[in-house]
Amino acid sequence: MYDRLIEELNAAADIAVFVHINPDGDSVGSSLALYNFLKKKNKTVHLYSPNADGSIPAKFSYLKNYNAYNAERLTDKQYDCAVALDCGDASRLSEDNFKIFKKAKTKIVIDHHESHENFASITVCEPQASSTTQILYKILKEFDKSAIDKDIALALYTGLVTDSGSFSYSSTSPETHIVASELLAYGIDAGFVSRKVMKDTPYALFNLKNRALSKTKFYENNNIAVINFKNDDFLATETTEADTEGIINNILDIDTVEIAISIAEINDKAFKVSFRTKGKVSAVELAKIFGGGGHAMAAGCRIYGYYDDIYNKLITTATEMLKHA
Ligand SMILES: [Mn+2]
Repeated sequence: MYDRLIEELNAAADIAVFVHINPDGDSVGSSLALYNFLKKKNKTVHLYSPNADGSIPAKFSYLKNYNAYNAERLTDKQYDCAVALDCGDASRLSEDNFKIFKKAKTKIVIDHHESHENFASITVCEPQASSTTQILYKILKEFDKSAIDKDIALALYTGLVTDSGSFSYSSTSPETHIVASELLAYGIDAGFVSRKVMKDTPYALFNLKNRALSKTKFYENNNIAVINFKNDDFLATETTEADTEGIINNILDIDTVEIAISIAEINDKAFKVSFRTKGKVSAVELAKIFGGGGHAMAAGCRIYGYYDDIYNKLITTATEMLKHA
């Protein structure tokens, strides 16, 4: 099924592997799985991080060869083969890395984004796959099943858990569970991966979350929940507005909540507002009223003005939308 891709990889001596910007568990997992596999096949492999210093988030340091990403970019080199993983379009590689990628004799992409835009000579894109590692596992199995070991399985499983939200998103399919089952058979500790990928929270982030959640306000019989992050919250916990990511889900998870709102101070009289809903109310319609955008259940906007004015307008508007839902 993947003959051409495997033939090209097999024929190449010198291979470059790329992950996307803001590397997540799927791109890091797929790149390290492929790296470790190709090393076993006696290939010279260069791993490229999209970050200028060659770094990859520390949370993935439990994966074998986590330190193998190149800090140096070999911009003049022409690789026999370049492989981009989990990248929906060329811009996802980072500008610098794409220059190296496009110079290679054979350009391969393995991806699962619905919106995929072709930028390679060989593309394997399976939008129904919950993760890139789910596809990569099938490729490696066809290539040489005997070369797959526990370290490779662990990297693949990491991508599977990350992108399926621990097998909870709608992308989770029978194949996802079959692949998970085969990978677990290598002796992986599923609880360990779940902790590393889904649960472990840096201390500073925990403190920020704690401060924000303790200020949660409820409206309309607990159907609307609001949290806020002020500048003093960031100062006290040594965090930034970027660390607020995902905290809103904690209030959306309350069973009665239909609309979750997060307000983060980014500057004097400037706020980043996020909306999450469960489907009854459209998050994007709510955001549009304030000049923002997004998706049906996740959207956001920036609002400028006095906090109290903004707050009151948000609650009034959300209440109106809920009443007419
Ligand atoms: Mn992915």
